[in-house]
Amino acid sequence: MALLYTSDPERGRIWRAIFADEAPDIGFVDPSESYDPASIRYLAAWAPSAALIDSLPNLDLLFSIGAGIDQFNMDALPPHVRVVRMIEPGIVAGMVEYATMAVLALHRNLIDYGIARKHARWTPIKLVSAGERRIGVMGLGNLGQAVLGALRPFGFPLSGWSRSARAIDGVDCHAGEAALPGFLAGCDILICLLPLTVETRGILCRDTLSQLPRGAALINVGRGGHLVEQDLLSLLDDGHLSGAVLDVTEPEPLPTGHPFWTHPRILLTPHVASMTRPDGAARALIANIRRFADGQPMHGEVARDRGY
Ligand code: NDP
Ligand code: OXD
Repeated sequence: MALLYTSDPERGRIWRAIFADEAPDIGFVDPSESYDPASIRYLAAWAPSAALIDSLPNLDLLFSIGAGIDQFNMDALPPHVRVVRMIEPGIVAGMVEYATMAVLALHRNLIDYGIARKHARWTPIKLVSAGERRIGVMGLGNLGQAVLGALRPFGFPLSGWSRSARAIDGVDCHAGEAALPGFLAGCDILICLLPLTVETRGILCRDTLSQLPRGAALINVGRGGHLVEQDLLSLLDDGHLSGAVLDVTEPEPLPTGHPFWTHPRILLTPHVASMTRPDGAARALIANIRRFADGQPMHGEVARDRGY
């Protein structure tokens, strides 16, 4: 019984050492060594090829190296294989830092000051208090809830939107498509922390973004596929939106010459909002393998038919 690891070699060295110390009963192999495909029951990967999946006749579990699983080709996966996304403290900590940084940058007008600085203009903007800046989070899962928890102490009015109804202390929660317009109308800063699914692809489009109040701003830390790029650009250019912080694009890397590279009202980062921490990830995986072996529910198991 072994785990096949097919991601970054440096992280792989850390995982291998943790497996050797803490789970010596679970073999750990990577594609650079020879292994018996029939011995592989667990695969840890970002985007495994159909050929690799086909070569593993006894695969039980596919673990994502990251929190998202939209990069998997589910059609190439036999129906019995269970899919598990990564839940580990490092991902949450990174996302909380990034989202807080992005909210504060927008709240304190860093985009405007960046533009003013290029023109050597010293133009103070009147302060808006946190209590007057409404923040809304799309996606109230592991990461959305952690981000809301970190924003609460600043005093921002908080709201959230998810598929099923949620109750979160201090957060005005909305659920389902019918509640989306009411949610959007109350967001001065909108954070997208949705998974990318058939239902959420293109959800940040002219129709939805124009329901935000005039002057609102967007933070997309979900996936590039959530955003209709042209719609964002035209809403920024006509002044309906005041700025956007984008950590994700489609495709990645963003092609040379793409307008997001130079748009004065876009802050762009190369998909770094959070990163899986190797030690936490290896331990999260071992714990899930143990739960699987004991017939217990695994943390982060994905409902394959739902897509997240
Ligand atoms: P979770 O699965 O824990 O939460 C997903 C949330 O989205 C849930 O609240 C869910 O609703 C909601 N949701 C899903 N589909 C819909 C829909 N159709 N309409 C409304 N709400 C919906 O995910 P995580 O919080 O762990 O991660 C979210 C995403 O963040 C990842 O999928 C990934 O794309 C992105 N990410 C980005 C990173 C980066 O570095 N930029 C790093 C890590 C993750 P419900 O509560 O009803 O289930
Ligand atoms: C992830 C990501 O899904 O890095 O973990 O986006």
